[in-house]
Amino acid sequence: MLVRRVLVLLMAIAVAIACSEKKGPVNPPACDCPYQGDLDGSGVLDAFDVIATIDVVANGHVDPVDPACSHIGRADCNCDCVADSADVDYLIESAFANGPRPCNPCEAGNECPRVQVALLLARR
Ligand SMILES: [Ca+2]
Repeated sequence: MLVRRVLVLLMAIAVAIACSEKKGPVNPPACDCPYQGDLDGSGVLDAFDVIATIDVVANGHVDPVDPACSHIGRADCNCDCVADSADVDYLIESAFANGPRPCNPCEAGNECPRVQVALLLARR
């Protein structure tokens, strides 16, 4: 009886070790863009984001990207793959005039760059 209990205990330990070995580092999400339009990452769309977007569009400042959202910069509020004056207008509407929130770059159809996709389709 004692031998049986020891065997059951050893099997439980072996299963516990096997299960713990299967746990590895958690994979980051494939696409996660929590700060689209929120260039300073404050969690709020405000004048600081508008100023930062103008700096990206007009003054050549670096457009920040989220780690799991490297295909698009935060300043591209309408997900057309370009940071331009339309994004400044879009962000002002979002922040101050109850306009729609900046786009979700993780949604289908918002992939960037789209030019390459269009070229690939044109080659077919
Ligand atoms: Ca844009």
